[in-house]
Amino acid sequence: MFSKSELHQFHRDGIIVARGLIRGPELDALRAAADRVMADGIESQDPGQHQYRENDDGSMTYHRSEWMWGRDPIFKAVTVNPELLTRYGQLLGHTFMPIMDSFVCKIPGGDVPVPWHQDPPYGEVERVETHPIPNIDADIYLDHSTVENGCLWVIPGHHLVGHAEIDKFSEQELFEQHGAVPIEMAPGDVSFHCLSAPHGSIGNRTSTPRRTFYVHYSNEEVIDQCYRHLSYIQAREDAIGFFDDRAHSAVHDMLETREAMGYAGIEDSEVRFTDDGFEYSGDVGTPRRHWGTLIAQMSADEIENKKKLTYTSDD
Ligand SMILES: O=C(O)CCC(=O)C(=O)O
Repeated sequence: MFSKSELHQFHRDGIIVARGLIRGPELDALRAAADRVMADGIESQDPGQHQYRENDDGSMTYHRSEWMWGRDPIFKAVTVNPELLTRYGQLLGHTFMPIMDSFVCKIPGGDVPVPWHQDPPYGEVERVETHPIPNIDADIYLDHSTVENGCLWVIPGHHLVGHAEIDKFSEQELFEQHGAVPIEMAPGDVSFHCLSAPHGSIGNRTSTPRRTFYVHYSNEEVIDQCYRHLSYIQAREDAIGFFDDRAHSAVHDMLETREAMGYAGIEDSEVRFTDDGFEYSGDVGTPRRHWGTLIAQMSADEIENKKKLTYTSDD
């Protein structure tokens, strides 16, 4: 469980880390499945199945896969891990469903960076305000993720101002001059990052992999008002549904998969699966539409300077 002060830190900074959330046989199974997906990505060289960077010599470097829920049951089981859902529900303050899953796989020596960005829809210049309901990715780490092997870097405190002008700066400037911090992680640690938080990472030039299983859970209103115009979201919804009967069946399948694999379910947790999705029912949570409240407390100067990445605590 997050404490009240940890929730405060998350909503202030736009990122928080929960250490050792995925453990034991569950973590072992997740890492073994990640090994299989990575081996297939490297060996198959199939752009229909995985994502590659095309190199100058025509070779392709594997760096990412989507649709992990269909690749191995453990990805479904982990998505409904009760501790993960509890933490997520505490941060959100609203009901939520799993929407997207991705696997960022920085293979040894692959050296594929992730340029600085805000996740969709906040890369769009027109997205001038952050939605009042929190919007968060859960990042489940499978390996040690360090400054050396390309850990995630985040510029804290900039997730409540909508689109930020990060494209006005070079990658080096963003790493060095705007308060960016490295988020170093260990296997089984989970970070929760706001989709609107500016973040990026360098490539992996070391001899060990750096892999992350990303799950974007979301509240329905956020999907309706921020995502419906995006073609990759429409494709996902066509395939699996988001809040309809199909999506509910998919979540029941995840819960049953988890039980069949012998891992603890949500029965003894403070998370319930309701008609509107997962809901955290404990005492230490986030008030409804909390980001709307926080945004209303910011001065126009603070918002403007954060958008331009020129904010100092005097603003
Ligand atoms: O894992 C990383 O280094 C960054 C991944 C990311 O930000 C993304 O996939 O949007």
